[in-house]
Amino acid sequence: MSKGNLFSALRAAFPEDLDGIAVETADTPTPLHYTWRDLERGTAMIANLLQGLALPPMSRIAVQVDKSVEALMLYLAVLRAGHVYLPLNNAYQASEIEYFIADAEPAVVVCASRGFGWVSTLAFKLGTRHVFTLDDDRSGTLLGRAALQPDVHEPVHRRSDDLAAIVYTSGTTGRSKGAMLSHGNLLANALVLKDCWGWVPGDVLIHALPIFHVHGLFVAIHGALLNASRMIWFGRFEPKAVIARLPEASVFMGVPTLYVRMLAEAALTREACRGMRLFISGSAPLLLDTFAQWQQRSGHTILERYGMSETVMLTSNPYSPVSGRRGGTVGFPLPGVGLRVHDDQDRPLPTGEIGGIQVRGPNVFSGYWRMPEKTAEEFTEDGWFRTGDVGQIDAAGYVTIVGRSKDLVISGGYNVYPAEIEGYLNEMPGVAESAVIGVPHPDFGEGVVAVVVPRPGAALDAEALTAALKGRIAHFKAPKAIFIAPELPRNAMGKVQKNRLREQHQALFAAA
Ligand code: MCA
Ligand code: AMP
Repeated sequence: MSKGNLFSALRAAFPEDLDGIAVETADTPTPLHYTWRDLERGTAMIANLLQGLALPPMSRIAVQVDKSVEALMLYLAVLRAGHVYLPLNNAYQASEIEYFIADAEPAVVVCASRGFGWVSTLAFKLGTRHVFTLDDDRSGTLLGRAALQPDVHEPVHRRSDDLAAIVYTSGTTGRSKGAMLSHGNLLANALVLKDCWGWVPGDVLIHALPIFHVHGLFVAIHGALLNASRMIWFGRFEPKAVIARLPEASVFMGVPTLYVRMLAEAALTREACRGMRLFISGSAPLLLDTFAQWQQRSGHTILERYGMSETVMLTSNPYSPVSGRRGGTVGFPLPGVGLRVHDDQDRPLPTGEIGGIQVRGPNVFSGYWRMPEKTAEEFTEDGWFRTGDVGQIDAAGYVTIVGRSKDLVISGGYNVYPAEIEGYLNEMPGVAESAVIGVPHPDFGEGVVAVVVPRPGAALDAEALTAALKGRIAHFKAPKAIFIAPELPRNAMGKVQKNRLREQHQALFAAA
């Protein structure tokens, strides 16, 4: 076994009895039960298929598919074969996908068969050698080809600092950056979380998050696999269905929107949560009100943690004692993680003062794919990564995130970069300029809003702008409201005052 390969570490944690159930699907037409042996054999066959393609070492394998257990196996097989996994949100459209393929130059692209026409055209044009399909009903050319492969495979040797995945996070200038995560980054974080969150034999995880972002792909999956825990696998989050399965589970991980939606269900009771050990929230701020309501309705105290694509998890509220979990905070830096708060000139701030959060640790990425200058900018001279989050550390050591210096909206756990949306809006006929902001939203935490200024003489229609945007970009990025205005508020320097726009539209969704 290759020690540095993350797959080897996950595989070593499989139970001795490979015939036990590793994953059980919850929302397929009929429930499917995958044993540990199925994971072992399935990943071996896909890894053999990849190896048979004789790709250059560390080839990127870009994947835009619907959630399925086979998609999980594909992720594990890419690690196993020593290549680099590149997950892509399945809501992305052609212009978004074109950027990622051009930037990452994947040797292999795997997509849903409904997108094969446009994805393969783009991919072949940009130099990709192989395009396979994979659907969430166990069909597609990837599995067809993998079925012909041997079901044994020796994990490819990898050092712990070798690249395991590239996770794209949108950039403040609108250009997405690929965060390069190594086998060692991912394993170090997974091992720390296994200890910190008190995983015990017999734990069962409800997995209801997408698997194209860090939360669902790394935090949840590595946690369950390292603990040899069974996963109850939801292709998509549906609050009633998840609540119905809580009595069989012990661990749940979600973004705040998932908790808000479950709280809206009468079925969410203490009785439904009686077997649960731990509810974890992250990816976006959990409102104190949600934290308190959850305590009251379920009898459980949500454990909130904080992380980033570039760093995986950074802080966590304590597992024990439960009374140490403080709503509104993200807890303490994880063991091995350094976290400090500095001012704009990189000078340390005293306890309790608000400033930019900087971090370092074995989980912190090595840099952005093919962007050495951007990477250099984001690290301090002494090697700490600037998160772009603004926060404070109190006297007891609790970290609180109070805002972001990066112009970013987090909607339902998905990041939306205003600069990117403004770029698309500004290209539209009749648009002079635009400003995109996030304002409080009862379901998504923040809702995206755009204010658009027409060119002189142009008549703009908000609905038509929304429709045009939805024709080009992932729908979750499209503003939930667009306002047409004669001008944008600016300060004396000519900079758009987004704060004023935020104040103006503060109550927009609350009122709705
Ligand atoms: C879906 N829609 C959204 C969102 N999701 N709009 C705004 N924000 C969203 N998050 C829109 C769709 O575009 C669609 O619009 C309509 O809502 C219905 O889509 P559907 O797919 O049915 O939505 P849903 O199933 O209700 O999805 C909501 C969701 C989902 C379950 C909350 O957004 C979700 O799974 N979020 C979790 C994201 C996540 O895993 N984040 C972790 C990032 P239309 O009708 O116009 O087409 S990792 C991270 O942040 C760091 C590292 C960390 O710390 O974890
Ligand atoms: P991503 O680029 O998707 O990795 O998103 C990372 C960002 O999500 C962080 O930089 C934070 O701004 C935000 N985030 C993650 N967890 C939390 C949390 N518990 N509270 C507040 N913000 C969070």
